[in-house]
Amino acid sequence: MLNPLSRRDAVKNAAKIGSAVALSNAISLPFSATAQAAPEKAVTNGGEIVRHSACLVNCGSRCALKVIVKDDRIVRIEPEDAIDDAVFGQHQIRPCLRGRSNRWRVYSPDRIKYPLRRVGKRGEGKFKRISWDEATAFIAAELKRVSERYGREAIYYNYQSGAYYHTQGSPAWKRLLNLTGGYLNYHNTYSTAQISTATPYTHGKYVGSHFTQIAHSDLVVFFGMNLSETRMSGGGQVEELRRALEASKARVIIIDPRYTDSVIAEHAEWLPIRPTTDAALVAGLAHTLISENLIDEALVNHYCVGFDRSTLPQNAAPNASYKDYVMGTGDDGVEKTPEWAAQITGIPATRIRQLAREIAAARACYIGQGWGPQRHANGEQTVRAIQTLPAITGHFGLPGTNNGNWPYGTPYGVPLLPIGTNPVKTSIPCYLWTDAILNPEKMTALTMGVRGAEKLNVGIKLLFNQAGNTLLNQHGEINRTRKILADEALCETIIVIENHMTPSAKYADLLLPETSYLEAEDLVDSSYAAGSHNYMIALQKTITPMWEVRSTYDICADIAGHLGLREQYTEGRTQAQWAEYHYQQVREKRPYLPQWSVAKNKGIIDQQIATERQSIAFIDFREDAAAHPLQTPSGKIEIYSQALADLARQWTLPQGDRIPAVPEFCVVRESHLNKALTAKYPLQLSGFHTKGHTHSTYTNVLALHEAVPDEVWINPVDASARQLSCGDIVHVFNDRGVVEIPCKVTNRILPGVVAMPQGAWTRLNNEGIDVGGCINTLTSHLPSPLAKGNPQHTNLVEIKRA
Ligand SMILES: Nc1nc2c(c(=O)[nH]1)N[C@H]1C(S)=C(S)[C@@H](COP(=O)(O)OP(=O)(O)OC[C@H]3O[C@@H](n4cnc5c(=O)[nH]c(N)nc54)[C@H](O)[C@@H]3O)O[C@H]1N2
Ligand SMILES: Nc1nc2c(c(=O)[nH]1)N[C@H]1C(S)=C(S)[C@@H](COP(=O)(O)OP(=O)(O)OC[C@H]3O[C@@H](n4cnc5c(=O)[nH]c(N)nc54)[C@H](O)[C@@H]3O)O[C@H]1N2
Ligand code: SF4
Ligand SMILES: [Mo]
Repeated sequence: MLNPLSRRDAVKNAAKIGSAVALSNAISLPFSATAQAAPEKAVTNGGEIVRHSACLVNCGSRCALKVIVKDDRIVRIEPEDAIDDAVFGQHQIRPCLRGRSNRWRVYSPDRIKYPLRRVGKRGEGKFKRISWDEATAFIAAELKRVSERYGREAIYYNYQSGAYYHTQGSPAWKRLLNLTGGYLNYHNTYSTAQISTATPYTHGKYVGSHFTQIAHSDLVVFFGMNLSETRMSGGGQVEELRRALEASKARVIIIDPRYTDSVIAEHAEWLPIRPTTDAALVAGLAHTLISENLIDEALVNHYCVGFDRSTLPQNAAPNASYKDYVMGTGDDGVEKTPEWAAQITGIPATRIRQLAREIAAARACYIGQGWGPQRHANGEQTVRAIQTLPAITGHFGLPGTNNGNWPYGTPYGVPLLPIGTNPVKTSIPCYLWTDAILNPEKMTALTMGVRGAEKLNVGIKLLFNQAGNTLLNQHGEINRTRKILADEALCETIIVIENHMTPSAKYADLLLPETSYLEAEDLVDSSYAAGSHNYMIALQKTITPMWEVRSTYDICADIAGHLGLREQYTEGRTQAQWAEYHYQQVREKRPYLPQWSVAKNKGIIDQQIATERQSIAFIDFREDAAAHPLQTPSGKIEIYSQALADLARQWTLPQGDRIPAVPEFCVVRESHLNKALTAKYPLQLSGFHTKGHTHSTYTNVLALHEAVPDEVWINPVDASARQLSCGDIVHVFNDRGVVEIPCKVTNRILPGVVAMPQGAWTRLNNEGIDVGGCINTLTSHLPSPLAKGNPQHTNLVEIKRA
């Protein structure tokens, strides 16, 4: 658990003594900073009340919101007051433009107001109002019918990330489904499928150094990391990064096909790279490092397996090492010179040589990757290659360094509603749910990444989709998904629980309205991207829930009631009582916390900061690799993975897919290197996460659209070849569909590459063109080789004027 230590003091100590050893000796100092938010009180303007809530969307941050209410209407949303702490001094867990726009989400004309039953064809969006009793009785009956007819494996709870509640939402549904007999599980996420699956092979466990370490770095190298847009909270990682850079003045290099907001904000050098080619860049860097004797081979061989032949496992071919791959003595016989890498990546060979020398010469280089580089058809290889770079340059386990990953935050530790145990053990990769509807017989452990069983016994027949839009909008190849969902003989019943009439909601057979965050009561954690900072927030119902919207805790309790299980479901507690119960559990560990009656009106109740040692990935391993082995089979960093070599032999892979044991660069079908396909579709299209919305949440807030329009970025070279000017409406197309969207002609993107924000709501016109501008009309549903994850950034397209 957390050791409440002042970072500023630990940093000072470390700087003075200048070693990791000093950090290990840092003494815990008392640290406690409770938020200033006052209990509910009437404020100045006649009858205005201050209430406290939070933005529970999945951007990785968690901002508290001060909600100003008058006559049960939200009139304004403000940031909570500044907090003082020993690390940052005065700072604010400042919400971004999206959080501040929440009033428009709550009062949106798209709100679903009542329980609805489908009347038209599936997907048509025609519904009739029914009562809550009819709705909950219907679900209870469906649970019974489908389990009797097909078994519990036919029930699926779809991936979702719209609202990270603790006592309603996803844990409430999972608790109900477990209590009534279980459901088909999924593994992976749409966020991190490739990195979370590949990393254990190299590192054993996914960890990374907090950005606060950059206070000790002299060089920072980021691959596709765009914190200025993706981690925007004043209580989150972008704030930590800026403060750390202020302290160290480290030079920053950002490798990305786009000149991102982060390049601007961090005064970085931009190295534009072709999407999917980072592993080739790393091989080119390794070539210079090896040829110019810039690698401490004894050190690398002490900590790593398979860099050179001397540390290869017994079963490996003698020339299977990474060094053999790089120097051309491996199976492909190709030397990975900087010139070779330049052809693939688009980065000049001289710059690749220089970069290798700069990393080797740095005192403390922080190397990290965002999740964009891995959301590709060869993402697992990209991840492992980037992780190899700190390993072979010795920049890991020391102050100011990282291991190549993006760091999760340390959780504060607020419990979730207990979900119980799922009697069904079978699990599918979350990206393959459409295949589990369409071709369950093809879903096996050796072909499609099924876990917990050799194969699926039955397809998905009853699907729950709560606070998610991956039912249509956020999943690959929308036109294919539309057909699968429209066929009622495949998935027989679709239940959607939403705030708004989204593209996914229109495919519901039963559509239920949930409260928005601002109408809900909960006790929540600081989420996963708060960095070294963590805190706990109490949400109040800032207004009376409108129309007939309800909490999913109450909805699930009613469904349990229809099945005679209400008592088992609630254990005699209301949702508010569960929040209080969780608070008492936290308070047992943190006795300094105030009484619940005080805490529940405070908004941000408490905040803590991770210790310096907790912030350095692999610190123990670096100090003593034998005493603190990694969780890989060898206990070391596995540049060569025997486990992957074995798995590649056992699995049946689709033609063209490979799972190499070392981080080789693998060419993907949809890239600039496929000359057959680029003749038809010459542009590489990558998605990105825009500050204008969080996925598809907030996309229907018009004020945000004005501030940050959805446009496809195209380089002037490619635009002039197509006679396009900035603002022209274009068609972006491939064999999977056509998207209509304005273009932004800009030098901020590499020629040959185009980029589009993900999350726009799909909307087809009469000709089948997606005039909503959703990138997933163009993306593929085919998964990546190892994770069977979403390669939604890997696409070839052509663009023409609409
Ligand atoms: N504003 C906002 N914030 C968000 C979200 C949002 O939708 N909006 N979503 C949240 C969620 S759920 C997640 S998972 C994270 C996502 O965080 P990320 O996955 O890191 O975000 P992306 O924008 O997909 O990718 C980051 C960068 O990688 C670049 N990139 C793409 N392909 C490559 C490549 O092959 N090589 C290299 N070097 N760079 C590449 C992109 O251009 C982009 O600038 O963000 C979270 N934060
Ligand atoms: N092409 C492409 N596709 C992508 C990505 C990409 O980079 N490129 N990124 C992927 C990633 S990383 C992710 S995480 C997924 C995200 O995909 P999703 O997890 O589906 O996230 P959202 O699109 O934000 O949809 C969340 C839904 O929850 C609803 N919601 C919000 N609050 C509440 C609430 O309190 N109750 C209920 N019931 N509903 C609520 C919102 O209205 C919204 O419709 O998308 C993935 N799809
Ligand atoms: S979207 Fe993220 S950064 Fe913005 S207010 Fe919500 S939690 Fe904070
Ligand atoms: Mo995500």
